[in-house]
Amino acid sequence: MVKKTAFEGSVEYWQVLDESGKADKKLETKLDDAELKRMYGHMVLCRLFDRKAVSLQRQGRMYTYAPLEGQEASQVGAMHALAQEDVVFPTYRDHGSYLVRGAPLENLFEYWMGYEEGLKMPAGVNVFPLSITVGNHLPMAAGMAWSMKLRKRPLMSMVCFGDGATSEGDFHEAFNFSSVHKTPLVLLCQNNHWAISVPLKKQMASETVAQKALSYGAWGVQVDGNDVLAVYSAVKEARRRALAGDGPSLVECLTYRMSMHTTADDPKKYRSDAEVDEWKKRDPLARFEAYLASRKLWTPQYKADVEADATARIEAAVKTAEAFSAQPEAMFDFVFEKRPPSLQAQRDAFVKGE
Ligand SMILES: Cc1ncc(C[n+]2csc(CCOP(=O)(O)OP(=O)(O)O)c2C)c(N)n1
Ligand SMILES: [Mg+2]
Repeated sequence: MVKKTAFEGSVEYWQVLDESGKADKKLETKLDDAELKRMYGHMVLCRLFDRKAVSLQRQGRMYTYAPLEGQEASQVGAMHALAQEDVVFPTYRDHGSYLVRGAPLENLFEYWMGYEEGLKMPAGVNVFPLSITVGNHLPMAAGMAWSMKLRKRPLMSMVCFGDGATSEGDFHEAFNFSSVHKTPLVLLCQNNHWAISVPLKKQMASETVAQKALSYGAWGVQVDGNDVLAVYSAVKEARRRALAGDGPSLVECLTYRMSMHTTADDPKKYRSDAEVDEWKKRDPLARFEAYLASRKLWTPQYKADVEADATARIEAAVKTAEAFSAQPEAMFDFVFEKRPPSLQAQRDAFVKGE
């Protein structure tokens, strides 16, 4: 008798733009020119924001910062596939996600300059305060998705995290709960191949992150995370499933952290220049530019104009952030809607200078 396996499954790998920016005609995303240009504008904004932040830190004008360079397509592609009312739970590296959702640039600079107030978002941005703690925002995002289901809202919750976070219990608990209750959660893993100095091979024994979805009875897909159109398509499909009541999905974006873990890290201590050079060839911005040029939407002059516009916005935001006046007593705010008496007493003592 032939022994049947109890379970069979596989995950797909999606790529729309190859490394030279040529589109696979069968998979090419139907986006109009204006939307493609908006995506490009956001990717440029991400990169220039990031470089400015690193520069400010190096000048002693900002504290420790986690650069996103290399991950622009994963963040921008994913956010463009969401509705503005969907809710996003980011990490410390998801500045791009904040920017696409409409977070004021000065808020992000203020936060990284040490002011918690920076994370207080205007209404409608719908992004939770970023999680520095690896993985602990996954159960929160699962709770949000559950509440959306219970309240019958046609919305979804997205949680962004890295490859390292998949080793945390929180990842598995959130995923299991969400698939049992079929909640509209999309798990966006930016697999940038490193968790500080721990390489992917030492992080997990499975071949892909995406296949972990199968053990939760969910849909999982691995995409080229440096291909903004592939990420967009995958998240659109995950969102469609979420709203159709099919439960959570896992989108693994294969990408690379081109820079250091944070400005307190020196990646040369643990990874080779050759590896970084390999990934330079897959730069998400250059690839998208080549695609846009093939559609007659991009010229070097257009790039210069988009960059000039982003730079002006960034410089204005830095000025605003540097003029921000600190309110140290704010450290007692924002956790509780109504301060408990013990915290109130501490705040009173602090204000009196006791
Ligand atoms: C619970 C917890 N453990 C450890 C840390 C220290 N830490 C900060 S970032 C990080 C690596 C996370 O790697 P990954 O999830 O791949 O995200 P990436 O930084 O690559 O974007 C670790 C271990 C932390 N912040 N929280
Ligand atoms: Mg990582």
